[in-house]
Amino acid sequence: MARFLITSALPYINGIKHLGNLAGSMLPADVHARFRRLQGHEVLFLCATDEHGTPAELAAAEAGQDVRAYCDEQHLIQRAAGEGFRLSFDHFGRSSNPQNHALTQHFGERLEAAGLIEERVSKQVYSIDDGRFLPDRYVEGTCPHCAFERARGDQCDNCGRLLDPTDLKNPRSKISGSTNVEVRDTAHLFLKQPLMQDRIRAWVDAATEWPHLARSIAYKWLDEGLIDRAITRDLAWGVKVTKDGAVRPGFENKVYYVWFDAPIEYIAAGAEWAEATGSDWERWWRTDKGASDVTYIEFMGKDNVAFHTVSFPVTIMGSGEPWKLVDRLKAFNWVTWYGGKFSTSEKRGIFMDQALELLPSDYWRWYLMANAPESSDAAFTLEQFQQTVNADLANVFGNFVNRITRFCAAKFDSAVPTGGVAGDLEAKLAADVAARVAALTQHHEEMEFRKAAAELRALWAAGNEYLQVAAPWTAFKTDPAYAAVGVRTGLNLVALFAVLAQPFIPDAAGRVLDVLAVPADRRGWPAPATAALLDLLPQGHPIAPPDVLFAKIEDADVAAWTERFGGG
Ligand code: B3M
Ligand code: ZN
Repeated sequence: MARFLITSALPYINGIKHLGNLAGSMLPADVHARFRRLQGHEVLFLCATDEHGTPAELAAAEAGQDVRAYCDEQHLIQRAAGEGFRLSFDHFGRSSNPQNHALTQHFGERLEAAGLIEERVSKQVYSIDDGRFLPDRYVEGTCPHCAFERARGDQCDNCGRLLDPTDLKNPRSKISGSTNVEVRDTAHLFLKQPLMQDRIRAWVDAATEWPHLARSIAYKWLDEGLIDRAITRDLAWGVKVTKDGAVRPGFENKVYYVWFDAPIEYIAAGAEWAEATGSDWERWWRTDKGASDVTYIEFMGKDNVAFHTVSFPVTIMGSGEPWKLVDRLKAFNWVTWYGGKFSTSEKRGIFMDQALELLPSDYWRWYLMANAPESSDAAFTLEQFQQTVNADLANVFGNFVNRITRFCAAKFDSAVPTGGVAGDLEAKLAADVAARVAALTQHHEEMEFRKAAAELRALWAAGNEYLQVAAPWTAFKTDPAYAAVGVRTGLNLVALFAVLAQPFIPDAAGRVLDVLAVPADRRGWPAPATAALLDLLPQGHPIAPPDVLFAKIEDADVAAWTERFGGG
């Protein structure tokens, strides 16, 4: 038994996430956490809402709410959506919780003690009418590169270039719209990342288990050369900057930058979990306290890779303390909505809460993982969603389960048949199943979600082919003993398929395991080489057909959803 610490990138607090966000970190992290638990490993799966920074303040202002009240409400909404999608977090925390404040301040002070922090005066846009500095997204103006008139202080949405608020031409306050602004001096803390450049590079060199996408992004940043990075902002909402435990003089109206405190929340979520459950979090996070045998895996979208492979490791390593660093990292491309962006305001795309109004979570989970944006971006289309669900879940898996359980109920008294002798066909099936289970296991271990889904689908199809040839419904009239073998084998396939489907479609898989009354100790991930793969159900054991597992998606549904959510 090994130990796996698994984190998903923390969703921003400003509004419920769309299916693309779900598919690019939280969902695959959940599938992997479930897989590792089924293998019998000890898993700690953490996530949280990322609550600080200008996006939170601006969204709260737009909603006419106090920022804390806004975050309280949105956290509950996101937590409920996560539960609806069966995301099996051991803890879903909040970066605004006291544990993260304490740890962020701790890291800030450690980095300063290590000589990695410098207080420096820099230029910043100040709004005279608002009486405050305007960080990042609080300023809008004309892009100096492409002349786009609504560029944000941190980035131009037109040409994509990263900006500094003082670069903008004709700057104006996003709060009041006032153009009565000027550039003033203000003090900020800078993290001297160049001093850590060699250590980070050596660490990335050694990270041979990272996928190509992650390493190439890390090297791109290292090759360009790390720069001093401002880690504080002129904001009220966030983690206060301290020195020797008290608010740092001159920083009364400043907080840490959101990208400084957010990854620290991975650790703080462990502390929150420990407090809620009376557990020990340091054995997961401190290599001097038992975490050296933990494998730490991070899941994220590709835009987050640099923060996780360079910036956060600078914080961790720079502290000089033995914190756990990421071992394996899985990064995703984008899910698009018909090739374009998801957008709430333009009513393009389906968001997590809406999806659950339409269909149970398994339908979405299956489609999103079978089409995971692994090697490139993946377009979500309702037509492909319909096709995938109907073919894989309704026709292949659902039909298989129904057909064999119903036949058993009708002709074998709803009990796993006894008697009969398995023949060549069953031996061939067993060998095929063993090979496929081995491949499926390997894909899960390598976190290749598309391949894992394809292999599971192929297993289901192999089961259908077997039944087609064994045809117990025909044999029943001429060779009842062989019909018993066919039904018993079919029922065992159903049990195995459900065991193997648990990471992807936990609800449906659990229902099948329940109607087959598969004993709890046989629901774990099977070792591929065992002879018992097709012997999960005791003979004579009572079973019942489940209610319809997956309803087909009709053309009329697709038409109605296209109307509501936009289409291609
Ligand atoms: N909230 C942004 C994102 O989802 C950010 C991730 C933080 S992970 C520490 O893209
Ligand atoms: Zn531009």
